[in-house]
Amino acid sequence: MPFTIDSARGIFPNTMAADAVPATIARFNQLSAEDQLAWIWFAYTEMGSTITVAAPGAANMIFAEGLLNQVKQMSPMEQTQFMCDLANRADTPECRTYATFTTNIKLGFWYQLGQFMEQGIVAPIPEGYKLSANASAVLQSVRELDPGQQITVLRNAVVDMGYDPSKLGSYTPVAEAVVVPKAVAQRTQVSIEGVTNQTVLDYINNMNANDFDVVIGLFAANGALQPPFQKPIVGKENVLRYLREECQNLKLLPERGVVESVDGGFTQVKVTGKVQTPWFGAAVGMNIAWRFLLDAENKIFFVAIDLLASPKELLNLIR
Ligand code: ECH
Ligand code: GLY
Ligand code: GLY
Ligand code: GLY
Repeated sequence: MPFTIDSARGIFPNTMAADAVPATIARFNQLSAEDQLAWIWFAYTEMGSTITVAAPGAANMIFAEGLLNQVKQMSPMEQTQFMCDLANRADTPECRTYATFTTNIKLGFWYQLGQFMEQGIVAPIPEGYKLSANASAVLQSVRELDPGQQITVLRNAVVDMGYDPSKLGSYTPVAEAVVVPKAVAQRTQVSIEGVTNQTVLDYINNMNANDFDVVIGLFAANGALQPPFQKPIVGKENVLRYLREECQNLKLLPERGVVESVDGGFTQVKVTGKVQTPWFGAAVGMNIAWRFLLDAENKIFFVAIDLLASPKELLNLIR
């Protein structure tokens, strides 16, 4: 085997990822819980003046309803305490419940809390709350990021809240239902300048069709998928669970790429383009690279998805 998952991670080393995202999150994590919540409030409302977030589907909100009802029944002081507990990743029953939610349920939960705050049902961020100097500085740096990077910072802040899921032991994640794959007549076929590899085209087209059973069939048995700023998810079973939980209704818009044969019959392919999330639709096009390593059977041994540092990176196909 000429490659391990670890060595595969280093293909196309000239790819410049948006390191400003983890850097911003690291500074955000240094802030107090009160500051973190107010910071998100300011960042989210500022962003909302130019891009709208889509309301989560009613079907998805059912999963967060129990916890939302609990919050509604709390006194304003308890509500504020609960939100601080989430930011502090405290060990409380409510923070444990939150920890069982998948990303989209967490986002939907906070979307609804934000609405409740505006409606006076949940204690708001105190009017005139003054951010600490550090928090103001972090707010200024997030303003300088592109929209795709801004929504990634916000999403990661929400995902990291609550009790640490890895400390829960075994549990059933609270996830939205898996959608039915798109009907064949409704599917789109992409074309990628410089890339005709069938596995890569099938990957993109079937992701866009929510046909995750076909997508997973493109992977090698021990294949891995590495989301932006995360460690690789290894093995078909784990990758399939991730696809079902985190990858529904994405729109992958690849533009161009490069293909190269490497050791042992392997092929490396880098593709750049845009991705849209159902939360923001066409309003936010994230600049993305896919770095594929295909084995001799043309199965996906490894694919990394990188959020790119700048639009300039879309043209960077250097091997
Ligand atoms: C309020 C104040 C108090 C605290 C909080 C509040 C609420 C905040 C809210 C925030 C909502 C944020 C949202 C962010 C959504 C971000 C979505 C992103 C999606 C990126 C997807 C990508 C997909 C890439 C992939 C590809 C593949 O090929 C393989 C799979 C995968 C204000 C009340 C907290 C409500 C909605 C960034 C990049 C292309 C890797 C998935
Ligand atoms: N070589 C770029 C990355 O690992 O993200
Ligand atoms: N509103 C986008 C979603 O529920 O995924
Ligand atoms: N968590 C995947 C998405 O927001 O689309």
